[in-house]
Amino acid sequence: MLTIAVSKGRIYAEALPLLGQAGVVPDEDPARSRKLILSTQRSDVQLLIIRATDVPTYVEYGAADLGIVGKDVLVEYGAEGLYEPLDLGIARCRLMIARRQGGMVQPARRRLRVATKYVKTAQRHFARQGIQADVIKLYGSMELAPLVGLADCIVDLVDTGNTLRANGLEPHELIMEVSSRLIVNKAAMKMKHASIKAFIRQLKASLPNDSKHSPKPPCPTSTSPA
Ligand code: PRT
Ligand code: MG
Repeated sequence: MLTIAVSKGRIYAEALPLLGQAGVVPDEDPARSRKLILSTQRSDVQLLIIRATDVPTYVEYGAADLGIVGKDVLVEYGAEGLYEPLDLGIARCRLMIARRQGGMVQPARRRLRVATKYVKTAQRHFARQGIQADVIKLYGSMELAPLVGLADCIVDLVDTGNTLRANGLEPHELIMEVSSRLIVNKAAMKMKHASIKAFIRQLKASLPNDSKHSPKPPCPTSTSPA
């Protein structure tokens, strides 16, 4: 049995056609069903429906053999225990620093305050630039923080930019381009080598040509299987 962890919402919606190419068609719609384990038309494949941020955890500990997860989540999680064999090219967006329209007032008497749910990624980014920043962890609605003086800027995902604009914010700097990745548990890659390889091959065949390259190595989580 192959167990694949995926979050519902936008990643699920965009992954569904790719999974379908590998014959993985869920028996139920997770938006309607309350089930967390979905059987599929392939008797040897099941899906776990979990929060996006939990996908690397399930895969690293082997509760799922494979997972589909945003690069944003993967970099923040920092899993050395995972293979990342495919960039699926779906759920694309950018991780950005955003500030109030008209500019970020660099505070004179204190360190820069940054609100985000990507604490480690933000800390790493500002440290690399030699900027001393206090990173404040939030769990949602990051856009509010600069408006009420909680933070000078935010680090968050941007797609159309509509959410920023609606809240009087603007993109300031790109941290990274984000797309969803296929991740694989390292032990499963050995134990279930043939079926996982076949699954990767099927997914790869259904990707548009520009997505078919493996992700570039410099990112901290991308270790490719030997
Ligand atoms: O929503 P929930 O709290 O359950 O979990 P989640 O937010 O982690 O999951 P979900 O489904 O919202 O996002 C899962 C993944 O989708 C992320 O980890 C990204 O890899 C990817 N993704 C792609 C996005 C976006 N695009 C995106 N635009 N995730 C979130 N957004 C949000 C963003 O945070 C901001 O609030 O959309 C808003 C910005 O969109 P624009 O179009 O207004 O710029
Ligand atoms: Mg969300």
